[in-house]
Amino acid sequence: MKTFAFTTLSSSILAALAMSACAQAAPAAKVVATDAWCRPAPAGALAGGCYVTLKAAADDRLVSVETAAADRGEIHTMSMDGGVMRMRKLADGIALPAGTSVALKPGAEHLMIIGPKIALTAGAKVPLVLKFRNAPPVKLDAVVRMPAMPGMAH
Ligand SMILES: [Cu+2]
Repeated sequence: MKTFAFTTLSSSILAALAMSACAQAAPAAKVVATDAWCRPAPAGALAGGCYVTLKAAADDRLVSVETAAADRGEIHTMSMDGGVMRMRKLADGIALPAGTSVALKPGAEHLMIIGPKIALTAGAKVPLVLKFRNAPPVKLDAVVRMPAMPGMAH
């Protein structure tokens, strides 16, 4: 009888230890965002493109983008379709393999802000909130500037 009581007590201590270990689990691995910028757009433009380089510490996924500077944000890709470049929304977002820099850039994956509420002129700041499957959200300001053209560095 004594042995039985001891066993029961031990297993409840173990259960309590296991639960506290769970509660203290390490925070989700982060995603680092660098070089965020948006392309200038003419007044009255219905949408604007924004770009950023993302590097996840652990396998993750960019799942959405939000902005106070537009009606909504979307994640897009561009591809050739019968000789025409077309954009489409990526419902599943963009995969971010651990330790790999993933550059969103003109002509490829990009962020689209739909219905801009601010003028997308050079120097303007577009606040973005990037949301990931696992990592905590990243808030940043993307600066509006002209795209860097290869061979036109100066
Ligand atoms: Cu787009």
